[in-house]
Amino acid sequence: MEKTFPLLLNNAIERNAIMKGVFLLGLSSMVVLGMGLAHAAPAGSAEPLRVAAADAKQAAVSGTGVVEQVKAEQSKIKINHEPIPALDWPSMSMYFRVKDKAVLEGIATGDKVQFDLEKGKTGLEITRIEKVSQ
Ligand SMILES: [Cu+2]
Repeated sequence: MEKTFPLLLNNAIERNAIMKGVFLLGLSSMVVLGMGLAHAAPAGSAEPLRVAAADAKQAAVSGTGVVEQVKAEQSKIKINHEPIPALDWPSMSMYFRVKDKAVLEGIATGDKVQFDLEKGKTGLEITRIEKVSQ
């Protein structure tokens, strides 16, 4: 979120300090609201947004979805997940990093899964995955 401030100061239309404050607050809210949708962006640009989302929501959250790809050697899994209200995320297909490769054991493409997300070093990471009945 800090990154929006210098950018905004450069472009500031309103020089009045009070108005600037109001504008900043408004923009911050829009960024927060936008994060949920924006995290679906291509891999490179999505990472900082996911970190920001994790900052906003510290606690572990759960999601469900269908596994589309397992990249165990890269500690990644692609899941078409259902909406995650706790993060304001709509349903989408996306890659997740797993905290430990071991959580991917026994998980395969096509499995319906329930998973927990927690904030890790690089953003939200899956800490637990379990197959659930279809
Ligand atoms: Cu998502």
